[in-house]
Order: sequence, then structure tokens, then C-alpha cells
Amino acid sequence: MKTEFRTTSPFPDQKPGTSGLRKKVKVFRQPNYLENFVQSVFDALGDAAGKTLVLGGDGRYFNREALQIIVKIAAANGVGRLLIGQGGLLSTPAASCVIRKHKAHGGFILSASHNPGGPDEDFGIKYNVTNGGPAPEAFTNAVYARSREITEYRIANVPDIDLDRLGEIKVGEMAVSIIDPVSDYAALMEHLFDFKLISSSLKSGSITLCFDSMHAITGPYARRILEDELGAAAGSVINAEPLEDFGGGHPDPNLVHAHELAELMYSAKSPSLGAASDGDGDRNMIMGDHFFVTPSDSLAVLAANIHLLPGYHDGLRGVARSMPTSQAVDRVARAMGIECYETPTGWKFFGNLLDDRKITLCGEESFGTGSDHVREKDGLWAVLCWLNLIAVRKQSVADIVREHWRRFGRDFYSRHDYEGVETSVAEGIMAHLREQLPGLPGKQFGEYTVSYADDFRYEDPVDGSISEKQGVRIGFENGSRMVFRLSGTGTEGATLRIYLERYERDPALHGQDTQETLSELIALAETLSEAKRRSGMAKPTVIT
Ligand code: G16
Repeated sequence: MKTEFRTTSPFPDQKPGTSGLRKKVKVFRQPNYLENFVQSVFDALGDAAGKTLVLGGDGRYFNREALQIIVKIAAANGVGRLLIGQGGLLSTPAASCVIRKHKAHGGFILSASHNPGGPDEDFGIKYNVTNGGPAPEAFTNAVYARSREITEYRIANVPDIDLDRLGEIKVGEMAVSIIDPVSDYAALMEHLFDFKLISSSLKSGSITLCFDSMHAITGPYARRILEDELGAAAGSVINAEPLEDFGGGHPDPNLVHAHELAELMYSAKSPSLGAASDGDGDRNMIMGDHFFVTPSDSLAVLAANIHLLPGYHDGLRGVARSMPTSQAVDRVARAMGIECYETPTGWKFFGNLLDDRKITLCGEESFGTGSDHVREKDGLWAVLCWLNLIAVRKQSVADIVREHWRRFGRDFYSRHDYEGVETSVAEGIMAHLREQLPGLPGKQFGEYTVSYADDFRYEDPVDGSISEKQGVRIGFENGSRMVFRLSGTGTEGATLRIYLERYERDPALHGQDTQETLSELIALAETLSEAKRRSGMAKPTVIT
């Protein structure tokens, strides 16, 4: 094998965001762009010689091309063994599972998650570490620093490999195993859930299911697990064929983008459980018959019930949620007498808490839920949790959630996104909010009196690392809250996210409309942020 040392010069924009480096395909396709980033990862890793790495992606446009490049750079950097999902496919949670099960040193996941795919759309790459989770900030900062000074990368001068044939091959000295992308993950799921009970409920028809794979990575996983192994009726998994451009859709599991599923769930033909996952399989949306479960509520309901599922019979050590996620799970934790941690947005912040066994379950408002079984959020796992839960409790999704509200109260919750805002305008809005923070506590706005106002700062309780400026929080004496932050996953302009929540204890009021219940808070958010005025936008582009 001939190793080439190619001269290159740095790109200024390779700073990983909330979840790895995400850019337009055209950006990634610039000569040396991907190569620089991958070599920067190897340089930051130090010595990868002889180590095992995992490699796979969500199958989007440029996945295969990028994979071939990474294989050659890995060989040139002395990697001992590469485990690659057949066809270059691995969902994000499956990649995490494979890293852990095979005790790999880490792995590259190629995905821009829920962002659209295609020649004019998005691509992404992230590195996961030995625990199977996203690299912590210290590592991604080191990669970025390296990318700013890189002058050379190493690449093996070898032909492309066959990604589709299962088995062992060699690239120079490096061993490459093309593995089935589903098997290890499916075995883990079988260990966590009561497959017998779920299967008998599905086969008898007492539970019916529709899972929307949105033409993304979960198709093969959902077909194998839900239809082949558990016996859900053929066709229960829709849009199951992974496509490079997700069929022109936006593989984001929410009511807007998973509209085929949403229409079904609000029709007379609604199955008992409706669910969808995103581009790389780590997000989930849960629905019941004429009922939408917010991700924050889903986390809280799972926290209160997960002990009913075989993999979690010992109960929870603790829970965690990202800062903008609603406080519904905090109430469950308080009632159970366990700790609830509040972390910045980004799954990487849960890694230490999970490794240190401080928490068992964690989740985010952005349709992410997961547990200590892997170190990524896990879409299909969340669906299996709900399937198992409705099978055990013999209740509908809506009844389980309504009962939960009666017990703990309801946290009305909504996120308003302003997408495609000019970066300087978005930064101006955040600066304007930050200026007001010291003067806000004690101020009264109608029925809302500010109890605290800050810019969220997180000190990791395990390694003491500090993350600052993670979003503006304004809390009120009645338990309501609003949060403002800029997205770290977009690829064009800036996205301002405004998160709003209001707690309601009285069950008689739990049936109210969410936006109406939040209307005063929504107006106050505009008064404080001037988001509409400054962006020139009449309303949010997306409301979830
Ligand atoms: C990523 C992160 C999540 C985060 C989400 C939204 O999800 O893994 O932890 O909540 O982005 O981030 P932002 O609000 O910064 O856009 P995914 O599914 O895109 O990898």
C-alpha cells in the first residue's frame, strides 16, 4: 500500500456545532475539505495505530463517496481495523451500540441528521469516542484547533472497497469488516424489552402500529425488528426504503414533516401507536390515536413508567434533560426522590452522567430520548419503550399521558423557531436579551413575575468542565419559563429558538389549547427579545 502525504491548507469554518460538522454537500466536496477534517480528527486522537474504529452513515447523498475517502485516510493513519455497516449504513444509535459492543476506540458517523439530503442539501460528520457517545467539547475544540493549522494529510493510494459484500477484506495492513448494520442493535433491543408480550399484542391485533421511516436510515432497522421479529403487520413501517435525498422530504419527525403519519393518526383509521424517526435514526416522535406526545412529556412519562420494562426493572438512578426541555421530568424525579440534571443542548453533555452512573434516562425537547443502553439518543428504542408500555398497561397512549398529567400536573410547552435569520440580526437579539438580564429579577409582567434571569452556564458534575453562554433563561414565580438560544445545527444563516412553558396543576384545564395557554408568554417573549421586529418576520417559521 502506498501512502501519499498531500499538502493542504486550512479551511476557517470547520468548527463542529451541536452535533459534529454540518455543511452543504457543496462545501464538503471542495478539494481537501473532508480530508482536512478527518485528518484533524486523527491528529487530535494522537495515536490511532492498531486501533479499531467504526464507520457508517445515514445513507444520504455523498455518504458512499465520503466513506471511501475516510477508509483510505484511516489506512494511511495506521488504523488496525474498521467495522463498516453494509452499504455504508449505520444509524447513529446503532453506531454507538457497535462501538460499545466491539470495544472499538471510536467511530465516524456520517449524517446531517434531520436536515434534508441531496446534491444541494446537507452533509455532516461527527466523531464518537470510546463510550459510544459524541466527542466531548474538549475533543471537538482540539479538532477545530488542528483544522486551523493543518498543512498535510495522509491518504492510502488504493482502489475503492466493495461496501456491499458482508465479510472481511484488507486495505493494506488494515482489516476491514463489512458488518450487518442491524444485528448488534436488534440483539440489544431484544434484551431490553419484553418481545414476547409486544409480539403477542401485535399479532392478536390488540395493538396496531405505524412507523414512518421517512425514507431514512431506520427503514431496515424497523422492518427487521418491528415487522420480521415482532410480527407487526406487513406495511406497518412506511417510507422504509432509505433514499439519498429522503425522497425529497425533510427527515425530521415532527407534525409538519411527518405529515403522512400525522394525517393517519388524526383519521378514523388511526393505529394505537404512531411513530417516526429522523435521517440518522436517533430522534423519535410518538403519537396515539388523535394525540401527539410532546418529547418533554414523553421523557417524563417514561421516567415514571420505565421500571415496568424488563431492561429497567431496577428503576432509575437519576434522569437528565437539556436545559430548554420542559420541567415535566423534574416533577417525576422529585416524586421519586432521584436527581434530575439540567444540561446544555447537545447529547454529548449526557455522556459523563451516563458513564458515571448518575443517570439511567435522559432526553431533549428536540425529539430525542435515550438511556444508558447506548450513548446516543435512540429513536427506535423510544418507540419500543412506548410499545412495551402500552402492552403492559393495556391503555391507550392518550390515557397514559392524561393520567400522568392528573398525577403530576401538565407543563404546556411549545418551541417557536425563526429560521434563516441573518446571523448579525440573530446575534443582536441575543445580545439585547443578555443586556436586560441583570434588571429582570423581581419585574412583573401581568401575572408573570421574574424570579431569575441568566445565561445558562453548566459545570459538568463529573469532570468539572464548564460550558458558558448556553442560552438565556427567564424563569417566573409561577413556574413558567422562557428560553432563548441560537441553533447549533443549521447550515444557513441563524435559527433563533424560543422555548415557552407554563405549568398547570388543575386537571380541568389540561385540555386547553397549547398556543392559547401560552399566548401571554409568547407576547412577553416578543417584548423582551424583539425577535419579530428585528428579524422582520411576522411569525415563527416552525412551531413545535
Ligand atoms: C442535535 C443534537 C441534540 C440537539 C439537537 C438540536 O440533534 O444531538 O442534542 O438537541 O441537535 O440542536 P440545535 O437546537 O442546536 O439545532 P441531531 O438529531 O440534529 O443530531
